Amino acid sequence: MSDLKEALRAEAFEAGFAKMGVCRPDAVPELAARLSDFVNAGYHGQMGWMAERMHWRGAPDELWPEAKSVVMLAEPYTPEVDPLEALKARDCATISVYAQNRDYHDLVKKRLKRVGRWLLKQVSGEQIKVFVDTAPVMEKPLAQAAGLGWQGKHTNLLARDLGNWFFLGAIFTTVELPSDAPEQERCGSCTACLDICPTDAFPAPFKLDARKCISYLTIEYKGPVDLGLRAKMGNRIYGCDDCLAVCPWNKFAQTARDMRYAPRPELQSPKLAELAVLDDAEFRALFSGSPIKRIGRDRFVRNVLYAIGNSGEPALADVARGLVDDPDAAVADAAQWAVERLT
Ligand code: B12
Ligand code: SF4
Ligand code: SF4
Repeated sequence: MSDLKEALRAEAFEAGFAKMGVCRPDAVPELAARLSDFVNAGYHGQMGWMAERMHWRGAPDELWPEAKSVVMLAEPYTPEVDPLEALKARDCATISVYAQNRDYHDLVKKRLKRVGRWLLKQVSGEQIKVFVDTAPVMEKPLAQAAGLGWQGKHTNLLARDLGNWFFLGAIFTTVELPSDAPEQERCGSCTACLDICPTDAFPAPFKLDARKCISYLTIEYKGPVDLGLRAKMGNRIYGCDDCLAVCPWNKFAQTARDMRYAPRPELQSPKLAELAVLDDAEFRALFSGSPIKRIGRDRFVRNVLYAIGNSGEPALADVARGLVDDPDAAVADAAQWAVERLT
């Protein structure tokens, strides 16, 4: 089986993944307790799906009892420029690096299926299931158990040979493959990610209160954002990269292999004034094939208006004024807030 595993690794590289590791589905016995600590503290906020399917999330061996191995894969999307630079242009938006082009869910899933199909051809009567993000699978702890890297103090997975700019994907399979040794935590005394967080979203190292995280607020959170937090969002209108961008291990990051992650020029630092006036059809057209499409025009424009309110540019007040009677209550509220901040 170790020959099969090495051949699988070669196939995964061929498909475009940069790293592969294997663990057993029950490799992280502390998972359920850690997840329930997170949910009991309320850190998941409006992400009710996390609490609903907690049992499976905390026990991957019960999600699909026939599975014998979990193959974890990493796909880099490393930016070529410092993502923190875009924060300085206050009349423009900052869109998280991972969302400046194609939706990674589609790209990673296709690659996982290709690798999975290859595996099934080598063995008869076996099965696979592929996961990226949407299933009740906790990908980061499983990836650490499979030796891909470790969960840093910012809670994301990072690796000595990859930095932290990579997506994760999982193939669960009934095939019994030899496990890799788990990776150890190597953050040491560094606290760069904790220190830079604009909203102080880490109650402790290795723990995130998602309710305060700008990624959650811009992508997941419905309704008007708390006043104290929206003022700290700056011009980040979709996701946030600050804690990833400062990690010193990024000096070992690998170039993104798939050009479809390279930023679309019009999404690198788009003008807030142009984004705020997008109607539903224009929003869908601009973000076709992008993960941003998932949040819909209303939440997107709400985020743009917070950025306008934070811009310090009185010239943008008229743009916000044009949206104070928007049919969406959160958009109207954001527009009113922005007008008051700028006049
Ligand atoms: C929900 C979710 C979010 C939420 C919550 C994030 C979070 N940290 O939980 C929000 C919307 C905020 C979010 C944001 C982002 N996300 Co997200 N997200 C997910 C998702 C769907 C589930 C994560 C989860 O289970 N969270 C629940 C908590 C309990 O789990 P946890 O973070 O692993 O928490 C652990 C620690 O707290 C630890 N712990 C507790 N105490 C202690 C003590 C010690 C000593 C130690 C070592 C650990 C420890 O135990 C917990 C369980 O293992 C995953 C995909 C997936 N299915 O896994 C993607 C995923 C984690 N996200 C991803 C990305 C890229 C992001 C962003 C960078 C996007 C962006 N630029 O805006 C940000 C990063 C923000 C951040 N600092 O985490 C990638 C991360 C890839 C990687 N290299 O790690 C994933 C894996 C998606 C993917 N398939 O690639 N995300
Ligand atoms: S993504 Fe941004 S807001 Fe969220 S924890 Fe990291 S630095 Fe803080
Ligand atoms: S910035 Fe420092 S503390 Fe944070 S994940 Fe990277 S090495 Fe760990």
